[in-house]
Amino acid sequence: MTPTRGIESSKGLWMVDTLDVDTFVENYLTPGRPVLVRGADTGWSAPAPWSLSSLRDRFGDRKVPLYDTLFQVNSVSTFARYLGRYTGREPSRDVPPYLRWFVRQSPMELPWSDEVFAELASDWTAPGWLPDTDFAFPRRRRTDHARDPFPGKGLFVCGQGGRTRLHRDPWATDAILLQTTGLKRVTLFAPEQGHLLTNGGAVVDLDRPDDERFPRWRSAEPVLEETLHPGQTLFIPADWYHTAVALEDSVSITWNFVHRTHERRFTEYLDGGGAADPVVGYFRSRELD
Ligand SMILES: O=C(O)CCC(=O)C(=O)O
Ligand SMILES: [Fe+2]
Repeated sequence: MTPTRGIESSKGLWMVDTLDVDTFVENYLTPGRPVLVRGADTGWSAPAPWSLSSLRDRFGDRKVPLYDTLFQVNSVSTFARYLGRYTGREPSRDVPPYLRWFVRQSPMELPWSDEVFAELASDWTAPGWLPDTDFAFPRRRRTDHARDPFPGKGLFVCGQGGRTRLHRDPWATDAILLQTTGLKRVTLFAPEQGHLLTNGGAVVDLDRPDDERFPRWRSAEPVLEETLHPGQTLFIPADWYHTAVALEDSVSITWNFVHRTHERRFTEYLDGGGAADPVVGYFRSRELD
C-alpha cells in the first residue's frame, strides 16, 4: 500500500487547515468525502491535550470496559488500573486492550461514560464547522455535541500500540474523530475498495491479513493515511473503511450521526432492517419530536 498525501479531490482537499459549516456540508458531508482538519482554527476549545494524569485524577476510580481491537468487550477494569498497566510503557509490539468508553446506547449493564462526558462538557466544544442543527439521527433540531448523547459517542483511550482494526461504522452514520491527546495514525479506504478488502461480511484485518481469505487486499489503495495530532479532527463518511493505531498513549473523542442531508439514506437503512438494531431503537425511543 502506498500512502497518498494531500490528495485533491474534485471539490476540495482531503486535508485542510480551516473549514466552515457551508464548505463542510457542500464539499464533504453531502458527497461523502473524508477530511482531516488540522489547523488551529478547528473551532474547538478543548485545552488540548488532556493529560492522562489529569484525567486519572478526575476519573481514576471509575469502572471502564476494555475491548478487543474492534467492538467486543473482554473485561471491566478501573480507569486508574488501565492507565497504570497500559500507558507510559516503552514502545512495544504488544497490542493493549482498548478502552472505549461509550455513552449509554442500550439498556445493557456496562460502565457507560455519560457522567464523565457531563463532567468534561465545559472543557471542549465540537469543531465550529460541524452543523448544530437538522440532525436526523439522533433527531434533534439543535444540537450541543459536547453535551448531547450520540450513538457511538465515546472517549477512546488506549496505550501506545492500541488499535481499531479495519471496519465500516454501523447505522449508516457519518462519524467525527477528534484527537485530544497523543498521536494516532489513521487510514481510510473508499467504499469502492470494498471488494478488495472484504469477503462476504468479513473485513480483512490489515494487522494480520489472511491472504487466502482476502487474496486481493494488497491492491487496495488508501485515500488517506495520516497522523492525527492533538487538536486535529477527522470526518469519516458513512461506508468508508477505516483503521487506527495509537503511535503514543492516546485519547480521542468520537461520535456518529446522520444529518438531514442524508436522511433518505438513513430511511433506506431503517427499512432494510436497521430499525431492528438495538442502538438505533434505543436512540429513536428517546427522540422528542
Ligand atoms: O480511533 C480509533 O481507534 C477508531 C475510530 C473510529 O473507528 C471511529 O471514530 O469511527
Ligand atoms: Fe469507526
